[in-house]
Amino acid sequence: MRRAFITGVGGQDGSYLAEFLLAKGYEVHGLLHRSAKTLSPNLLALQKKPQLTGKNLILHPGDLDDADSIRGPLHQAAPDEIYHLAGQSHVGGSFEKIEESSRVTALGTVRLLELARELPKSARFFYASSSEIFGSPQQSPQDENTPVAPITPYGCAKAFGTQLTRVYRKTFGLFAVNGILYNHESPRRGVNFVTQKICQAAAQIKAGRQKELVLGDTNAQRDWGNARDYVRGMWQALQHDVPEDFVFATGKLHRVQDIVEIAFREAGLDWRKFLRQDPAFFRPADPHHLVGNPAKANQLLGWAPEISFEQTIVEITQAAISTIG
Ligand code: GDR
Repeated sequence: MRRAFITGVGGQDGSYLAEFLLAKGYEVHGLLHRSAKTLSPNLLALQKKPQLTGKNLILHPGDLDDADSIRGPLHQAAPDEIYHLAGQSHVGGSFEKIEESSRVTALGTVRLLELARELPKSARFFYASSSEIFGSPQQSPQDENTPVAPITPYGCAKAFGTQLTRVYRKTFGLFAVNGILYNHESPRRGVNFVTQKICQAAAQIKAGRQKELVLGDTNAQRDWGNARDYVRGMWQALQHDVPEDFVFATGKLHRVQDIVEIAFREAGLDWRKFLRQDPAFFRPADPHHLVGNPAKANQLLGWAPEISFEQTIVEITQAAISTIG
């Protein structure tokens, strides 16, 4: 039986990846922050699928700030594959928590890479890098050779983790891979991300529980995919013969405004009556032209996104509506 170790297993990607690997027959070890008192809604969603869970999903408390708390779980897991997904994931929030973002996202990666290097049986290592490492690039679409030039604290921390993953690959011979992930969404997305914020608002307004939706820059554009497609890519990246970095993206740009229009249409509402913009939600710096070229992943891994932007927004909105009931 193959064994995987996932940091950030309670998050959107961690829970979908756990589900994907369990279905493939893996024994999955997940690191949960030791302060977590209850299971996240994402893991509860996974637990509702008893055919997937049982003895093959083992959760360990730990903290990326403290290498000693991870060493035991990692040695117990003796993984074939490590997926490092944990970190401070909110780009806007990273401006207020620069030190925390650097400590958890950048230094947490150092600690995990060092622990991976110590393991008696070598494990393949996947790092969840981000399009944010490119900042506002000159070149569109971006690929694996686009210069790293972040413009946000989050992007700086991810750039550090990305480059360090390359160092461990080139200098220490670790099978270490960066997946440079563009935005990817689902009903398991946290509410502080724009897709979930908009879809939840449409559902709440429809139910008469909210009066308006207040957003930052509705002209902001991103390359939005579906999280289930991206976790499949993570796994495929580690099955490749040689360790290499891969961009996972759709290659298409959409505006925040497009999400609003799809979500409100799905909820049967006229968005014009409910949308307001507030400068408080604008970011001190917000990358432009972040659109990825997934050609390498397509050619070498056979990876391609299967779920469209529109399907994803409809899915999140329907999930929000049905949760309210
Ligand atoms: P992002 O995702 O920063 O791209 O990072 P987010 O959904 O937070 O923002 C996307 C764009 O929407 C604009 N925006 C707003 N964003 C939020 N959160 N709230 C608002 O009210 C709002 N109004 C407009 C933002 O300015 C931005 O332009 C995500 C995260 O998952 C990262 O962890 C990941 O690395 C990158 O995607 C790729």
